[in-house]
Amino acid sequence: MNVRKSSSFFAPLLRGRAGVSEAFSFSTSPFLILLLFALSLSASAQGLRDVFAPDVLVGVALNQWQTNGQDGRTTAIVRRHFNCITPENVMKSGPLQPVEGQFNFRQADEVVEYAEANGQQVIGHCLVWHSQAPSWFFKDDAGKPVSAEVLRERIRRHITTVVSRYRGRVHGWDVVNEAIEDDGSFRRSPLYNILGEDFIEVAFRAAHEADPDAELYYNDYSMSLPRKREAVCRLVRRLKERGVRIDAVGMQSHLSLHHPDLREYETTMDSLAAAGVKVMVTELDVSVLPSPWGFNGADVAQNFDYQKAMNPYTEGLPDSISARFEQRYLDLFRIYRRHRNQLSRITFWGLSDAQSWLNGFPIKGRTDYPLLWDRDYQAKPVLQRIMQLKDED
Ligand code: 9MR
Repeated sequence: MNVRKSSSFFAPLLRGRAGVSEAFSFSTSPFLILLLFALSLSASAQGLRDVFAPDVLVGVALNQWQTNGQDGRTTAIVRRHFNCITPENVMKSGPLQPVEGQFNFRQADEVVEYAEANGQQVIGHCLVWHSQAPSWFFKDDAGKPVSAEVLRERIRRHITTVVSRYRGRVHGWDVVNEAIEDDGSFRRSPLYNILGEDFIEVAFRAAHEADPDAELYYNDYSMSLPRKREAVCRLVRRLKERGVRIDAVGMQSHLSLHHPDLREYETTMDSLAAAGVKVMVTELDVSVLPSPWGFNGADVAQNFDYQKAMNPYTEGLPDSISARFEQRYLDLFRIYRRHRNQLSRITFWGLSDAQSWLNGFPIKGRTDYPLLWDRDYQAKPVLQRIMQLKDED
């Protein structure tokens, strides 16, 4: 049964008494009607989250303007369609501990309060990442790299302070973000250069000690690349062999109309599940814009033709591109439905196109359309089609 069928069936009743006699006697079978109505509601998706409830969370990343109450349009959508939120930036180590030992929790507190007021779980993003870390984190007073011992203590202190503060209120943490390169080697970040791969275990252990009930995740992009996939699976197995808690791996899923090949994407889900963790889609968006990495021989900053070619849809999306965008999301959500036993969460990296980081990356000032709500916070038609996938079973 789907929403459209059930609402047309009950339309005469909802319109008033004239319709009642045309359908059947309301007075003689109110319980039957209520029962049918309740069944129709429970079978159909009322919001995006119902497409996967109860086993897979469906979430959205929000920025600080959305969680501090200044953006009123967000809340109604969040309450209907999602059951968990990820702060897009305010729980990163830079904003949380800008100066050593001085924590600033105001915006992170706001997120947790907003989530609790609106029936949402919170996903903490992210405890250890080479990027958006405060500049002092890896250096001593003279600007030289700190010793392994000092860095280990800084990681522990940051994690213990942050995770303890939100103990019992954050469902799960991205403990380590983006530690592996696309070729499968460890990223030569200051974390790795000073501590080797041990920094990962140090971080997971500190997070588990600070909140033994919180789920713990490793999170990375380009997870469809075979060498990266294999390296992440090796990391998962090694952590598990060493008795370290890791519940799931996040496939960020910053996708485009062409990349990646969805067969590789599915293979990664199967491989992670076989390594013994749940799979999460943590930062989903689908860019419709051309990629500069596939474009030859122009200076991004100078060349006007290049700029125009790279930002072709400032006046709106042509129908042909909208159709491909829609198909891409339907293909993805059919994959998620098929793999739902392996999945524990699907999170979009932003609510409306107006908010998406892709308008500023990898080229500033473009107009991208990667999400399910447009710049005016109107739902795109594909949202209904995704919700109807529940009826395909
Ligand atoms: O969307 C985030 C953007 O607002 C920040 O400027 C950027 C800073 O690095 O981080 C973006 O989010 C990233 C996420 O934290 C980790 N995975 C990649 C995301 C997009 O860059």
